[in-house]
Amino acid sequence: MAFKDGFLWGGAVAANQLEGAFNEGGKGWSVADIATYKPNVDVKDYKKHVSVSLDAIKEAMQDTDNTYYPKRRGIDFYHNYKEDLALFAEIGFKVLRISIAWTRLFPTGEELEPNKEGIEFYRNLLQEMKKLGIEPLVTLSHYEMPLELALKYNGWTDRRVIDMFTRFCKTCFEEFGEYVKLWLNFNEVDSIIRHPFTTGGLIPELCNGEELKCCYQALHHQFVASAIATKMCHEIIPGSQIGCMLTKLMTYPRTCAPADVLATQSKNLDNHFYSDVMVFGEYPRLKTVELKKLGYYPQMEEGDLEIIKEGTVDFVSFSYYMSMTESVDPNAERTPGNTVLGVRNPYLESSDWGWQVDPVGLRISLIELYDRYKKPLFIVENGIGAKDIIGEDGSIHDPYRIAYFKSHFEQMKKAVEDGVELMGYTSWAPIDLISASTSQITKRYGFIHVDQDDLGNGSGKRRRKDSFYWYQNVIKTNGANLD
Ligand code: BGP
Repeated sequence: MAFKDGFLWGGAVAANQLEGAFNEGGKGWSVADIATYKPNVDVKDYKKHVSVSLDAIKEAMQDTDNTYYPKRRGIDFYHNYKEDLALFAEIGFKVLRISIAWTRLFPTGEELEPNKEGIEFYRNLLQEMKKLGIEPLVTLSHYEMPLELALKYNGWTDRRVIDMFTRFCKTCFEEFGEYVKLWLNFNEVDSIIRHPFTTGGLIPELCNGEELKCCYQALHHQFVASAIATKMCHEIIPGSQIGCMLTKLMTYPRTCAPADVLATQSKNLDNHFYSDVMVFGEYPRLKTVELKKLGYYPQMEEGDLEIIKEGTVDFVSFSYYMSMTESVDPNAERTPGNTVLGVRNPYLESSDWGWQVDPVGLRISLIELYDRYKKPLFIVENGIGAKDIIGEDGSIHDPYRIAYFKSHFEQMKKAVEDGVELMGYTSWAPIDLISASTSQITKRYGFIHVDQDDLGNGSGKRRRKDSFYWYQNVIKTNGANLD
């Protein structure tokens, strides 16, 4: 048997992409609530999808018509969570990765006491999960920082945000520690460089023309906050474990020309920088030299490096969707991936959104990360966005999704057989929800279909796709039967 008993099979979601009810229960504005669906922008042009300006934020806050702000409505999980959890339980989930919206607990981020209604909502949700035997894996920050902190402090650029965030974390540990033993700090911590506003609340106009410098400063604050939160988590919740979360962007050299290999090495080292800090508790020497050369090395307070050293994570989690190649040839054809543009790999097929499907890349990632960190791993996102068609009888046949998961599970199995220590696997996302990058819902990831279109039309009805039954069988047999 490849997967150990108790292997945590399940799915992953994020509050801002499925809860909806953005202004109910005392919740404040988050950066996600102003994300617009832009039908006229090429879905592959993620930069235009995540671009932001002060004027755009003001305009969005005054707009009471939610049609073009899909994250405000999500899939209304806030009101339907019991029905949705029952479906996850029917698949056989052992674990569900959720996130806690900071603004449900601290509407502006600056309050000293949490909002009771927010606590109540998550307590009810966690109790329901417990009743169904689904273990929660909770992300503390998943693209949903309070908008007020973005506007007032330029997000994580300001050191004061560390205190506000760790106050939020402390509340989460104290209020929910009874139910939650597994935690994640920052979703795709590396993504702050690719979409600074979504991840860290950074607004380009407030960066004095030095956006990247601000990003590294903000990132440093996140490293410090993460280390403080890790210590706190261990002290408040006995037996708890907290992990970092990385976008695993697997890059191969496009050719064996040494210049391509060198460019690729640099990409991969950069990808690991973020988890290196959180696992080893120090800035890697090569990155330190690079940041100093560029003038991006962050300002630190005395004691920061000690805090980072003492607050290292217990396990390493990551998302994995696709791989890409790198080349120094300026004419090499580029193709989109998860908020990146890489060089096309002629050996791989792509999804409808151009993401290159590479199951072997998952195996390589598992081996690489385990060998590097020697910590248990957790795959907390993996899946394929696709267009689904509902048949006349209401059925949804999604062999492409099953094929994607099957091929990835086969490779995952091989990595485990080779000795990689894997705690669990949560697919992104078990139910259709709003895309992080394009705010579409028609980029569907789920085993469960939601009757809703990109502009919010539809009954919201949930339907089981073929993949629902397939995954149910995978979990039932603990991954032994993938057919
Ligand atoms: C990851 C994010 C998720 C999720 C996923 C799919 O980077 O952590 O929030 O959405 O990517 O991306 P998208 O929704 O843009 O298709």
